[in-house]
Amino acid sequence: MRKLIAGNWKMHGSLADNEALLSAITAGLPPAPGADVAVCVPAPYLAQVQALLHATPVAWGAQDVSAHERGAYTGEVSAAMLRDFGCRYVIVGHSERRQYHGETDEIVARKAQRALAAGITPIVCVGETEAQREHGDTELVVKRQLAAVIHAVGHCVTEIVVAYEPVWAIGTGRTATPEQAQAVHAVLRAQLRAAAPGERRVRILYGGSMNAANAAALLAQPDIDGGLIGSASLKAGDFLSIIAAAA
Ligand code: 3PY
Repeated sequence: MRKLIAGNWKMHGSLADNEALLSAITAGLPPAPGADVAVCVPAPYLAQVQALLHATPVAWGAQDVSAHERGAYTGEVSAAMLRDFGCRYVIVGHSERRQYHGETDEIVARKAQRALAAGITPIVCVGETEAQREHGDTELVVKRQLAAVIHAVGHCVTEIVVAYEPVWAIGTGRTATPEQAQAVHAVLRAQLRAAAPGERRVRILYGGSMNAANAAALLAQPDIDGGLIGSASLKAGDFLSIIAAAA
């Protein structure tokens, strides 16, 4: 199966920086890259990114979506609005949103539902904190987070992408070893298979300080189907190296 390399720009970028970054990425990509590529950008830049990328192999998406369909929810952006700007993906449940914006498993599950209903693939993030890992709760935590989404979306679970992002490896420069990551991916794979037996393989990305130096070893693991890339997605050379490692 083709791997997916998705950049998570977080709250970075400007009209000028985005244009420079995306033109360097698209210039450096082979015409038919050996992996699927996407960038998930801050919502105000979706129109710019759509204009710059619509004729390229790079897809785009957002970093969050409202759990509501429409209405009096000041500041929220609906899945239908993301669809209007051609988003193929939306990240839901990133640990920064769970941590700083109080997103519960149920809210994340509703966001995934909204995305699917609008024809957008949710990239559902799960991951344990350092304390949870130390207490031996990693499996329990990621399975609980994924179970909420499986429960909400039912048979549509085959349409999602999962990203395992250990919280202790986010923005810290620390990365799970390939073996640590693979062990959790195998747990998630089994859970997905049990939820949708015989269905096609759901992509499980690794996220959390994946970079040009560690990507190849992580992507070589049997259950790692790509990467959700933080700061390394803001440097064209690094992002291109990761894409090459996935091809
Ligand atoms: C990171 O690499 O820090 C991420 O959070 C990717 O989503």
